[in-house]
Amino acid sequence: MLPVHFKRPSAPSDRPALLVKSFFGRPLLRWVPVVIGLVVTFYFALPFLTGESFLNDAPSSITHKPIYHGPVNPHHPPPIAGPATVWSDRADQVKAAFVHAYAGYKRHAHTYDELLPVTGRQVNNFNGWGVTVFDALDTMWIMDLKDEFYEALDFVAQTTFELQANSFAPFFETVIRYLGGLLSAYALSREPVLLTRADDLGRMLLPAFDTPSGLPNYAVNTVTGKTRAGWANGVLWAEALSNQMEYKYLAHLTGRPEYYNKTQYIMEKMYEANVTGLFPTMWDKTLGTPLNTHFSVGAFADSAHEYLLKQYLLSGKSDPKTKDLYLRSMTGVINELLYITSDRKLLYVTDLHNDSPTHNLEHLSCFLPGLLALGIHTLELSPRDKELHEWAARGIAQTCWMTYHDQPTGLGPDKVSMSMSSPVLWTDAIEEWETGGQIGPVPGLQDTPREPTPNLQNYSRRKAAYLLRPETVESFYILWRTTGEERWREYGWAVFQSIEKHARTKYGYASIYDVYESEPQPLDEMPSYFLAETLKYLYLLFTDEDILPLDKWVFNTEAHPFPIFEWDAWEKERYHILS
Ligand code: DMJ
Repeated sequence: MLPVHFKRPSAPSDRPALLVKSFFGRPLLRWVPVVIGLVVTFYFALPFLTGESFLNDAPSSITHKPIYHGPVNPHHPPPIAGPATVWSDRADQVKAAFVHAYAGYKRHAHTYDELLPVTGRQVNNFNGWGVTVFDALDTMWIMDLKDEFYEALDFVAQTTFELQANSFAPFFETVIRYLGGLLSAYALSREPVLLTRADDLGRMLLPAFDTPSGLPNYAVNTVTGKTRAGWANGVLWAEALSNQMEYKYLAHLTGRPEYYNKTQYIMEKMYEANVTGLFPTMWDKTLGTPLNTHFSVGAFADSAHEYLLKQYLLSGKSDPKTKDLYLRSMTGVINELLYITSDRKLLYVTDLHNDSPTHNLEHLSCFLPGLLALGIHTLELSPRDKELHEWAARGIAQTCWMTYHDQPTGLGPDKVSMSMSSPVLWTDAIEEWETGGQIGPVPGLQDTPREPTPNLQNYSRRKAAYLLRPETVESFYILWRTTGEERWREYGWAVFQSIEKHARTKYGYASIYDVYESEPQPLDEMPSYFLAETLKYLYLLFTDEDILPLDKWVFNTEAHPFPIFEWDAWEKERYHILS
């Protein structure tokens, strides 16, 4: 374990003096504490005067000094307390919801992973290290809940990330929730203990990468380094490609080449695979090559799409090959996975299984509009790509919204089957609309009225639960920030009100068993991502000030924002970064 010092030491107290001579009428030895006090004060005030961080507080295990991110001010002030607007009031309501959820967790489940919000009990489902605390740290900072933040830091400082010999940490979840949470909270607060813990955890998880292909094992024991395969024979694409942001940022902060090399090796496999369009969901652990012909933006694949674009943005657009893969895979998604229903003309994204579309739409896939909007905002796209990406983003976000808006609860089901009655491939519908003189709205972008009758909705339930997931409001947030259109905020507000109405419990917030019931039963679970993602995106959606500009910060897949950086020349040399 590394030493933990996150509280600044107080100045030394006066000691009894041996009085020999005097200076200004004060015995000389009694000046010693004053001088020490001045030196200590100056030392600790220096970072605030110069904008430098506490480099000397860097954990002893870190071989290179952490790097200060010049242009980004991690100590951003809390949102300006201007005149209360309707939106600032709504942001305050989200903050109050977070306080309720976290207070319930702290009171009834602290040190366990998650709160069971119906019974007020607790559960360990992600290593038993208190995942809710780690996942919620940066939300506390962003919401200016500094008391909660510093109290949580005490707990983080004590965490050892140890496991019994027969327990294994799921690599993907541990990286995106714990490591992502630590890194983001460090970027925002600059509290050294957060980087110490991130470095500890990053190192303890490294054996996961020890496979012939470098694609990570499903789980790892953080003490013995033993690994375990998951239920799948291979490696899920989302699990292979959801650690590059965390490990590259960690390499940048610590100067450790192994962090960069391990994660980048996976990218090399992706480049070598020479996939021309869609990336499959399953990969061979030995060869690092595709293993199936199932294509999706939902489960097994979702965050991999994100990390193609986001790792490129995070490192100051330094590895254009990842951007090329992003654009290639998005072209595949647009050409092959987007369909439109025949009656309501709902645009949706589905899976392709052995060349056949399943016509399922998962809640998980509703992050896609936000990702497309981020790409439009940050990349130089050809005019054709730009309009296709923009139409797709708007149309799919609208459908994701309809799956909420249509229901009596105002909450969206986890998975629906879209109507099989003559769905049309979206690109065909676009072609027909364009060759027919572009009459009427772009297919999939018309205003669709609410349809409360299930038979007429053009989709049917497959998984009727609302699991407090973030993807839909995540997309609303990115669309709001990139288009300035107020309607995305209004949709988000409606979702938040439904959460308050149906998901709030005495202890926290609960998933909902069936969104089609007007008096739905709660499920006894409050996933940590509700505090990390859902409430954070809602808060940012309603906050007028742009606290985390999208050209300065990139959110990992668990909504933990990392500051955009550029590799220094020495890093490029050390990590063999060519561009
Ligand atoms: C989150 O843990 C992450 O967003 C992950 O990438 C997939 N989905 C869950 C929440 O739905």
